[in-house]
Amino acid sequence: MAKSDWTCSLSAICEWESPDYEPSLPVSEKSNPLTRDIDRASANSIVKMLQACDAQMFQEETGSTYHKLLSDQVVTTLMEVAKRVELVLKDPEDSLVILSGCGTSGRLAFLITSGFNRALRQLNQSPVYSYIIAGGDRALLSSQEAPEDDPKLGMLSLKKVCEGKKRVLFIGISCGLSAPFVAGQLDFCLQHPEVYTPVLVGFNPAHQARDEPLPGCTFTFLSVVQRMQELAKSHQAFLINPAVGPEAISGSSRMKGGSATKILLEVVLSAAHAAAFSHTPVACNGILLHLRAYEKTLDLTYAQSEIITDLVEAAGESLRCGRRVCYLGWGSLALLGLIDASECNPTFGADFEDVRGFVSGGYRELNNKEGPLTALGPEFCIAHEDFLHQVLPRLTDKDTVLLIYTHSDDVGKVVDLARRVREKTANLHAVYHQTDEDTSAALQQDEISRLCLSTLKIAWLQGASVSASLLHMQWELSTKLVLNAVSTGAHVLKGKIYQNHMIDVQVTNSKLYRRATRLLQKLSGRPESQCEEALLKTIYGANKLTLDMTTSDVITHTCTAVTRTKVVPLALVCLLTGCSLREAESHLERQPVVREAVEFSGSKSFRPMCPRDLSSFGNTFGAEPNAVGR
Ligand code: F1P
Repeated sequence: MAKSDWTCSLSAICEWESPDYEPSLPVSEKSNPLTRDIDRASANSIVKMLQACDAQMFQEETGSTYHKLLSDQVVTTLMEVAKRVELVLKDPEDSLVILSGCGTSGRLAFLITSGFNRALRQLNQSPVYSYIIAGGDRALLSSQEAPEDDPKLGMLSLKKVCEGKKRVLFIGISCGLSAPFVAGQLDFCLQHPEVYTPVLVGFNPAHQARDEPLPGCTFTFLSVVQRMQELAKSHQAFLINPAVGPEAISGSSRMKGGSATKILLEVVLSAAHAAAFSHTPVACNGILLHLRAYEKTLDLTYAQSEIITDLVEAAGESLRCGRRVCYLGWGSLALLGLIDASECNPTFGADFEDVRGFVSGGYRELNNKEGPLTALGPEFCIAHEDFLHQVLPRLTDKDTVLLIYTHSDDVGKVVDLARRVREKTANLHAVYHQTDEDTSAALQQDEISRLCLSTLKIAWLQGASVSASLLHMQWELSTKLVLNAVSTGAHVLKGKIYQNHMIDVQVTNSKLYRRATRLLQKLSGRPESQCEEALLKTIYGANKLTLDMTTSDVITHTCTAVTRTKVVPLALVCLLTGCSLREAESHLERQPVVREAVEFSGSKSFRPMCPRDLSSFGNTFGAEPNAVGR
């Protein structure tokens, strides 16, 4: 990595592993030392920081307390689970493999099961994979965080999918080992071992699983994990939980958490398919080779960091001036666009119009369980035709459009769409993958490059050792990395991040409620009880809390918070200035930059945290970013 304006030392890479580093937080919630100053970084440095964070996924085990992706223990468990999947593939009657999760984890469950069911159909085998996402199919495209808190809903949705099945391999995904929805499902599996074998995928060590009581339950996520650990000794349950390091934006598990989920589950399912259909028994070497292929995917992708930087700058500029970013994709790469776009609302408080994804073929291509969802509203209109009708007429040069495709898609159609977009905006870019040997669409590709302001072309070697399916999975991961960088980088440039925290976090489920309280503690330096009180006052819009409010449970708080905006910023202004909620609202209305809202109130009680913190506060709430470091 070039060490220009940003230095990435080995100690910074490993700092998070020290027992003294944010000891009360699980890995998935820690802040990454590599991105402490991401809010003041240039686009180029942002991309380099993201590259370094992603590289942590493949960091070797250093004898620390953490197992890593490439650890023997992890590879062995991957092999064991692959063998269980192989058994189902060889005898699929009355059997299922279920992938389930909330938010990004559920979206990736959908992406992965779709891909592997497609592979089965190509082999004339019946599909054995099914997905569950908390909140149902609408959660594939929008944030539905309340159902994540419901263990019973998780259990019931699992029961429903498995009706009449005699053998179920259940793979629950919760990056933070925290989602009650998944805990409920795992508990149900543990109670019915004659049918269910539970597998848990997440990115914290077992002892860091969440230990918060779940309403109406006798178990917590941690107690479920402990029961699974016991059963794992006799191979009746499996835990796949390497640490991949803290996220670039604290807690944003859509990034590395999502990538590592995709990597691990594809490795498992690919090994099982090779064993069941290609006479290649599950073996350590094959698993390691596949993992290394993903590591190379990171290298190949970030080798294009200059063009990724251009994309981040273009998208950041669009968001800064209140315009939009559109992903126009083909095939499963388009699905990664839909996923990335849908995450911008819960992660950055973005409007659905800010970053939108569209897929060629719309719901026909998506092939989700519940079918077309367009009746649910404009944010569920995902076909290219919807883009042509709803968005294209209003496009200007200030909007950024990305075409996302591979050489195996209908490149003629890409040219057609590129021409139409180009009539409205010159701010058109292409992200495409091709194998080094394929030149079939060279002329069309030349035309697309002429129409586009920048072209991120990633060329892949297709030797005998790389199957077409592996190549496709690499393209998907590569696309995910690029789009995560574009949307994260653009929101950082827009000024949505403070240090490496998203302050205006939506307090829409219990995990996010706890995160918001912690953030207030960190930024105000006040005790937890005072921070929670300030948070509740903003959630309930009250200057004095009633007994009803203080005795309600977290779920009631989060259901109320859904209807409120700027909950955490308001609570922070109240905490720092001692002003009333009304006053905080009017300060923030007049001055959306919280630091200035605080100073404007003229409070004597306001004590700056430290000069650097204060200077980066300036770009936290959508104001023009300050010039430092840009
Ligand atoms: C699930 C999840 C995340 C989302 C947000 C809320 O997390 O929906 O995907 O980004 O943080 O929680 P997990 O159960 O996979 O940890």
